[in-house]
Amino acid sequence: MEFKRSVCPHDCPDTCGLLAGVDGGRVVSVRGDPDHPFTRGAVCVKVGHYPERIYSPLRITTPLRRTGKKGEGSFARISWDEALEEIASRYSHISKAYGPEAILPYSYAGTMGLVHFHGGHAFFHRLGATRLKRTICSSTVEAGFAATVGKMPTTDIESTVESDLIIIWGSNTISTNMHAWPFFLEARRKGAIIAVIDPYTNRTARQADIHLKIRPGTDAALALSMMNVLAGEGLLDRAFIDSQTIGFEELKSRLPGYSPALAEGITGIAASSTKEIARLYGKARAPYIRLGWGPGRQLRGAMAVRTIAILPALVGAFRKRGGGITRSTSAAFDMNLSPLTREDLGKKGVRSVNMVELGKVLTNLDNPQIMAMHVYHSNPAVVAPDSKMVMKGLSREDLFLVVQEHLMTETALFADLVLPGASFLESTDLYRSYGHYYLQMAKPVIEPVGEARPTLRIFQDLARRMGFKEDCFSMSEEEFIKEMLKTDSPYLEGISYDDLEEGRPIRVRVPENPFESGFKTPSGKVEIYSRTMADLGLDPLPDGSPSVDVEGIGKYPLQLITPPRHQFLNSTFNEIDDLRDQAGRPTIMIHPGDAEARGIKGGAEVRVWNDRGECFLIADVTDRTAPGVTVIEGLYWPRFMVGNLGINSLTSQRLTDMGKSCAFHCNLVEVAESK
Ligand SMILES: Nc1nc2c(c(=O)[nH]1)N[C@H]1C(S)=C(S)[C@@H](COP(=O)(O)OP(=O)(O)OC[C@H]3O[C@@H](n4cnc5c(=O)[nH]c(N)nc54)[C@H](O)[C@@H]3O)O[C@H]1N2
Ligand SMILES: Nc1nc2c(c(=O)[nH]1)N[C@H]1C(S)=C(S)[C@@H](COP(=O)(O)OP(=O)(O)OC[C@H]3O[C@@H](n4cnc5c(=O)[nH]c(N)nc54)[C@H](O)[C@@H]3O)O[C@H]1N2
Ligand SMILES: [Mo]
Repeated sequence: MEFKRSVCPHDCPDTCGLLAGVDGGRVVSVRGDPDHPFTRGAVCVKVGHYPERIYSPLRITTPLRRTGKKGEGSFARISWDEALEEIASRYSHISKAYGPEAILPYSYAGTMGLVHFHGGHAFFHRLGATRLKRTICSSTVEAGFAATVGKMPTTDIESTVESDLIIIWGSNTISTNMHAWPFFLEARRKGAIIAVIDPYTNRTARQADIHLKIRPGTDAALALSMMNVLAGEGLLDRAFIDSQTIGFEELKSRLPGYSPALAEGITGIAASSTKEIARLYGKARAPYIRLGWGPGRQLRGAMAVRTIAILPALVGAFRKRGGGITRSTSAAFDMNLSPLTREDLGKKGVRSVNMVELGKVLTNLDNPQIMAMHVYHSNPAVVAPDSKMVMKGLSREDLFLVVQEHLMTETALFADLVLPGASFLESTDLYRSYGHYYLQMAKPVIEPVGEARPTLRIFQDLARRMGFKEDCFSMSEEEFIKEMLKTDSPYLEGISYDDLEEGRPIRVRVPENPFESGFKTPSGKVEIYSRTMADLGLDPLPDGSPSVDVEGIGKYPLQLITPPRHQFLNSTFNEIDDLRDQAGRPTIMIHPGDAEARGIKGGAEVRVWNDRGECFLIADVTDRTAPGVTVIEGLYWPRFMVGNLGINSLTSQRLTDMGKSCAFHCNLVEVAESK
């Protein structure tokens, strides 16, 4: 057996270096690369099962044409030529009859590899298709953080070994960013305290020293009440505030409304606990925050995130070795993507739609109506909110649906044509990270299974059939990667294609403390007062009003959050029997008091519903969650759920305050035993 280097392509901050064991042309094992400074030899339970995914009985190995009804899953094998000819001819006809905006690409982060992630962009720009705003995940957190700090690299997780207080704020690190955890443990061995701020006792909270069980959607109020204590008890870093922030005087007028006692009524956190965490934060030598995506998946999520991001400024943590805040590291990888994405090929004024609103887009949009959708690197039947409306759209008889996939997913079941996609182990790509500072290139370690093809190649072939002649439709992965390095970004200085081609991770040139030379806001300072927000008609100062599911208020009593499950990655890895066995049946956590009030016994099947839809789960009666709060971990494929109903039947298409993302953790529901 031979071990070949590769890189995990999945949407996860850790972007692991991998070693794939290959025997007789087949992948037989996938391990973490011990030489990768962040992976350090460990692989998650999901990716450790990769050979089962590559050779899954559900793997699509040839192009397929639908033979039965939509959703039924009857397909017949066809050739690539037939499939691509048919798509090219349908797209041409639709463009002529309705205009190219009647065609919609729908893709997200099935692969994070830069070439293939962007592999369809030039094609759809050239075609003049409706543009997709790819907002389903991080755009709220990004916008909120940028309003306070700017769009810039953030604290290197590797540096947190020097911290003495680690606050994990709305991230289930052990499940979703597991390679950060050993760095936090190293800090703990040297005396650091680990605190978790999360509505339920997730795997990470179980291991923490302190857990603040915050009511979902109330992070801004908690952060403000910590500020109230810091200011009231003289724990501020005045020198930093005076020189590096704007708006502190205006902020002060807001703080009296958020005494720990008043905030308790909003956050559900005892005043004494708020005081304790604020004092620890104010007195720590190097306080550090790992900011997760959870606080952003709320209708007022950007406000929450921007308020949390002010805390490190008030105590000067931005300048303390081992302290600071990590949101994302991706701003350090400022690659030249334009030769690949070819924005210039797009026509001016082409409309765009928000991917969160897919249900509405497929069922309500006019002028022109969407007549064809091309899905790749995503599984909207499972991951998009408001499933009932999404399914109504996917079931439309007059919608021509193309799905490029590895596996026969719920979305693929509705396709008119299915195209077999090659996986990362079967293609070349370049990977940046959003959790560490290493760039790495990977080449195929096996031949594609069956007739699978990489995304870029599929779109290039289609482009040629449509008569598109630009260079980008014939360049190779390697050529695009070389173009990507042609940038004047200081972070990428000195990185050559030859270095990357060796396949080892290469560290980008981020200063030890990315905040040392200031902030990327319009003022160059931490903006406690944000003119940008004022210009958008938003409150320019932090505000602690909670996020509520406005569609359910007064009708449904229980809050519902839907965070990731340890064994799946969004809807990926559902196909692996062993992982589903480990994950167990889909459950909803409900507090013993709420269960008792409804006569619900642990282990019973319950119906969970609101105006948007319903689904059926097993009741997990537990004080891991708080009164009034229910938790469903993870995205099971509907086929593994009662009634074929996934949990996104319960979530809303309503958009967040900034970044216009989805409020996946902002739902109101009712629960009852179903029989
Ligand atoms: N195993 C596994 N790993 C993954 C993923 C997966 O599905 N499974 N998904 C990947 C992707 S795409 C992403 S974006 C990341 C996401 O990684 P995370 O940031 O860990 O995921 P989130 O869904 O944002 O939820 C994080 C935590 O926020 C909590 N939370 C919910 N609402 C609130 C709130 O209002 N306030 C606070 N303070 N906390 C709240 C949830 O209970 C959860 O524990 O993980 C990646 N890694
Ligand atoms: N209720 C609820 N819903 C959520 C979330 C939540 O926390 N709660 N999380 C949200 C988040 S954070 C995100 S990022 C989105 C993620 O939503 P998606 O990006 O749709 O993520 P996945 O479910 O992983 O689906 C990716 C699909 O792409 C396919 N794929 C992977 N690589 C390739 C490739 O190279 N070629 C081709 N052709 N196909 C490929 C995989 O087989 C898989 O079916 O889901 C969101 N949905
Ligand atoms: Mo995500």
